[in-house]
Amino acid sequence: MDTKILVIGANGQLGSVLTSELRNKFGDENVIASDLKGSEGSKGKFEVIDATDIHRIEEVVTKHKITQIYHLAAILSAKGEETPLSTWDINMKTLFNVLEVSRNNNIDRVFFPSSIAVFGEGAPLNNTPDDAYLNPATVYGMSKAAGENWAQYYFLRYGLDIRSIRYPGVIGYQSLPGGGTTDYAVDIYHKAVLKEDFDCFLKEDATLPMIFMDDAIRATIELMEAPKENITVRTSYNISGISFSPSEVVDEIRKLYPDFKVNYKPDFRQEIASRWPKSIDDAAAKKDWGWKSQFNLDDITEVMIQKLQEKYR
Ligand code: AKB
Repeated sequence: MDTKILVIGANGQLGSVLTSELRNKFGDENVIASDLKGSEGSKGKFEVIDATDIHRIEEVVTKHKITQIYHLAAILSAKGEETPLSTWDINMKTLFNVLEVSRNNNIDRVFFPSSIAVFGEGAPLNNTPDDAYLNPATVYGMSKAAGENWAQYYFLRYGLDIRSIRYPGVIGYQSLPGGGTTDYAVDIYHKAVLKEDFDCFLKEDATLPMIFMDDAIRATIELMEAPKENITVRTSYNISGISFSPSEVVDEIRKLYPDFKVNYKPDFRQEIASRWPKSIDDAAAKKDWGWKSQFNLDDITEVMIQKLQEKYR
């Protein structure tokens, strides 16, 4: 049977780039993008889906004879703290809907993104291992930790081939993040290129795990293409890219923009960041599906600045 992919949350930071990469790989006609509303300038097949509506997901799955679902819609860590109960409802309801539609329609493969937000007090801060204690302190992190267990449950109980990655902060020039604690690491490049001052909501030494968009997309596709028998982790895989603090990225940017000015104004997001790992051990991803990141901070800064200079020219 031909692969027919549905991306839920296709307008988001990761979703927009992943959708175009999947279209390059599988052909425009085989990848259906979906989100709460259409995005301007998006080409290719698109369906409006509110993923809290199970009937609408099922309708689109049936209409397009979908065989794989990437479920990327979620409210992120910082935004989620504004409305904790509805964040829980939305993140869990949309996941349950995808799990049930997948089980009832014999979907071959499902992707569910988790996050470093699943970790908290009790997990080692450096080189946090795959099987570290999960003690999230945000609603987003709680929904991802619960989601990982539900993913494994659907695999064990129903044989659903659902796969997952715990993303670090994702840095890309193509799209803007929305509502995360790691968002500063994208915004800072935009401000530098626009020659504006940057107000940083984290402390200058708040080191967090990050990953370049190209690496994040490649990891996702490599995991989804790995032979089923290689997948030994059915909760979620740690993946590591690089780790840096705001002051380290500022130093890199100042090599090109020596006058770049940053004001540190830590807010509640610093509290969230302080409980997250500083670096990640991704031993299982390396062993099971050969994961290896390619971009360090130098590479990321070079590409981000070059692409954003083109964008704002
Ligand atoms: C966030 O900051 O909430 C996300 C994440 C690390 O999952 N970027």
